Amino acid sequence: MRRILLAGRTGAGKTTLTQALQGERQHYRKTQTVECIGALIDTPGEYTETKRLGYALALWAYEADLVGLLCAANEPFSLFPPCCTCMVNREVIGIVTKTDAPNARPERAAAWLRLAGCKKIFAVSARTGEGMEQLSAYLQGEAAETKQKTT
Ligand SMILES: Nc1nc2c(ncn2[C@@H]2O[C@H](COP(=O)(O)OP(=O)(O)OP(=O)(O)O)[C@@H](O)[C@H]2O)c(=O)[nH]1
Ligand SMILES: [Mg+2]
Repeated sequence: MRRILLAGRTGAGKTTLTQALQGERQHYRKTQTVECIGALIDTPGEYTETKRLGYALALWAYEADLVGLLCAANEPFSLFPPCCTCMVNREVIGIVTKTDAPNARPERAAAWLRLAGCKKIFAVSARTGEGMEQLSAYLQGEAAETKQKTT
């Protein structure tokens, strides 16, 4: 699996997505610092919410093969400025989380992520498993392709 850095506001579902991708039991745990779990780099929401801490995300992106910007389907507004993906020299994908939430508006969240510059968008629910297979296959499949190219 390619190494992915997950960024998004507090409560966007980064840690839960990490647990779902790893097939772990889901349990709430506030992320206090950047955590590397296998091929996943989980970050605290405060890094996305606070300009000064945001510089750390740019540096951590160098440790990843790609960056995932998370926006929950029930978020009231987006934290990502238009075209902000150009600040990162890695592929940036958009991940709409919590598609199962009762007040979910996944199309709106996807539009915000597109505006931020994400070309590829996945819509997932870590709770129901919706969309998880596609996201996981994308991360695994691309890894296999990269391996093939280098051998
Ligand atoms: N309904 C629903 N709730 C979810 C989903 N994913 C996460 N949650 C809930 O959202 C809350 C926050 O999830 P976290 O994964 O801790 O969010 P986070 O982005 O890691 O937050 P920070 O660590 O504070 O940055 C938890 O109560 C989760 O159970 C989902 O797919 N559906
Ligand atoms: Mg977390």
